[in-house]
Amino acid sequence: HTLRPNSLKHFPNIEATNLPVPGSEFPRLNKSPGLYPVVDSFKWVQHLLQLGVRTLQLRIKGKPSDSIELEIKRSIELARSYQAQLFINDHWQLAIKHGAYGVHLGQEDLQTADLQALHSNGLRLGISTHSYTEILIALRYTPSYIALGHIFATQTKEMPSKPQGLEHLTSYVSLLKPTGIPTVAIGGISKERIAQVKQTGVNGIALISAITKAANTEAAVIELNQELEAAYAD
Ligand code: 3NM
Repeated sequence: HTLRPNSLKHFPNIEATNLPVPGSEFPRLNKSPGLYPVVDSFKWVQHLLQLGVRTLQLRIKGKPSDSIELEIKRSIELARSYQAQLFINDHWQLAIKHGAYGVHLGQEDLQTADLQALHSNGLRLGISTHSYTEILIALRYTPSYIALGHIFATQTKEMPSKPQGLEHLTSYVSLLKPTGIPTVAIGGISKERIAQVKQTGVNGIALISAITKAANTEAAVIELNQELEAAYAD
């Protein structure tokens, strides 16, 4: 008796490796992510916390490694004092060392990070996905949230895949709803598009350029939050 029906013989391998304790789940978020800015420095984290943002990600790419630990440490400590949900992208060792709220990992880092250590230290885990297959893989880890990207074309990161669009996002959100794992949309989301993204029922909206390229950050955060609150969602 074969586990994979014939019609699925070309279905990609969705075996998840590097699973932490079997059956274990990563801790839940304290609150629904809502507006979820992704920024690349302590200065940005500080500024956004001062503006009332309570879910955010520190995603440092291409900086000298001696400055990274200090940025991460200070960000974690400040976020904690605001009781904010700060996720550290990639640097899971430093996230554990400094007691981060959570870590955000891509599919590749998922294979190499010490998930057992993340789990036993009580860190939350967010996972990036870019397809149905990646969602199935992410589900095996029962993460704290699943990011769905990229929804629209983005200038911020080079993406090997095509934008998913709102239709795929809607399907993925309904697929994931029964699991109770919160969803986060990312990629090309602007103030003008935030309402339609929210209407898919997604729990969080991750943004880079809509925040970091705005002429006035405070006005951008206020307007993005207003758009988010005004939007109808299931
Ligand atoms: N990850 P902006 S899209 C960092 O799909 C990142 O996984 C993506 O930036 C993914 O809001 C993306 O400026 C860039 O489009 C998001």
